[in-house]
Amino acid sequence: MADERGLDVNKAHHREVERISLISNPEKLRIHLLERTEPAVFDGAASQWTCSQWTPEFLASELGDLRTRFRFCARENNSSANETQCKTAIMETDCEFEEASFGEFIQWLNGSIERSGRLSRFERHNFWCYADYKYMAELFKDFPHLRQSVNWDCFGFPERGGDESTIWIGSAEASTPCHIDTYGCNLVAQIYGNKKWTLFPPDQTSNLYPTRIPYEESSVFSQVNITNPHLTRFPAFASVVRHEVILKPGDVLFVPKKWWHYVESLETSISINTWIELESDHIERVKEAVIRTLVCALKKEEGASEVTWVNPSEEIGTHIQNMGYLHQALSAVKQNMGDVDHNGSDEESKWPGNLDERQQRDIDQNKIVLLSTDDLINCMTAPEVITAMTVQVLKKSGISQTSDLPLECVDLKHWPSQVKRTVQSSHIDRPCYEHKVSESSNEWKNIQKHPPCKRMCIDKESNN
Ligand SMILES: O=C(O)CCC(=O)C(=O)O
Repeated sequence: MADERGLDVNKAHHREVERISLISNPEKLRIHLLERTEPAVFDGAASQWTCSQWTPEFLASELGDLRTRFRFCARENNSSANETQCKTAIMETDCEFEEASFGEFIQWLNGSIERSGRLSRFERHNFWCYADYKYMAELFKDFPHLRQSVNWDCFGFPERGGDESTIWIGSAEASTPCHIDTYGCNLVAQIYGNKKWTLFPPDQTSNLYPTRIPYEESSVFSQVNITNPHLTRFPAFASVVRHEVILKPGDVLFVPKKWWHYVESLETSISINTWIELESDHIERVKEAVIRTLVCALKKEEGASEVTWVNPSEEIGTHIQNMGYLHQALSAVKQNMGDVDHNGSDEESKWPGNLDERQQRDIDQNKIVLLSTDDLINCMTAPEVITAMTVQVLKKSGISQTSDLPLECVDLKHWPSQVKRTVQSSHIDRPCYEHKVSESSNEWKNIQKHPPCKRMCIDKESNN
């Protein structure tokens, strides 16, 4: 439930984001931010930036006929919003897209539908609209003065400006689904209008029901519709701990690594952010490359249309390309560890891409072992991975609640005690399976090959 300011009123689960003043020593602030694990708002820290004067109308007049893609979504109280939208999060795959100029966008915002070109197909009162996630280096390619209006110097990042920033321009209610960015931490400057950020600490992940569908590199989405949660389907969300803040123009929000966030414009809004790389990103890129190969292989094999599982801003390539990403991520880790000589460029840390000359040379010189698909399969099917996955699969299927598990087929050693107990109590008196429980260790032992499970049985003795 929300109060009149739009903030959550369940005090037990609600924290306000700390507001702090900008300190005068940027180098010190940089170090502080790179280590900080709680969000913070720097009150009015961007209010003197040149871009703090920007309005949607100003941008429209500067950009002239420049066209970009806008994202449209049915407002939740719109009768044409379908029922599933209210039950699960509204993802970008639920949205529609249209290209237009910013001038046409302003006309649409102001209700001059007839002058809004192709945007006129979206009824003003039934939709919100978002020009989101626009790299300023691309959108403002021919407008250097706009790119030069942004500088993160006062936070200790003088090397970051408009070329390293992203701009988000939306109508009231335009929102970004709740997600984590797996790379880096984030600084967000609110330029125009008010915007509400709802943040959840990394330890709230299980209350947010993470999913990698729709797939986007580095984005883990929550299945929960944050503003209209389906608590029967997502009961743990009821106890989620949230941090909320309304950003006003000039405020700068710091979002620490792996904090979940759901973001909604309270009125027409412009914001600009920069994602700051962290040391841990090297390993995160390896994880992301592994996830990419897995998700792509399974979804392609399933034959699902890409529009249903690939986030609209993501591009999907071939398996060979995915293996190239994996190799690239691994070589960046190696390089970061100082294992591989290179000529000083940081090209390998860029993403995506395939093998470049230097990477090929590293492979040729045996400095890096390029994984094959078989290697990757062997990593993915390592017993501990399969056990962990089996636990997840059983949980997902609700089987840990039932009494009919083919116990011999799974290694209980690493199972959560609650699942282990359910499994044990459901099998202890079943005569058709030859087994016994060790009283002392509480582990299953002496698993016999029983015909129904013959092919998949594992020898429990060896695990004790
Ligand atoms: O402003 C938004 O709508 C989303 C911003 C976001 O997700 C981010 O900066 O990581």
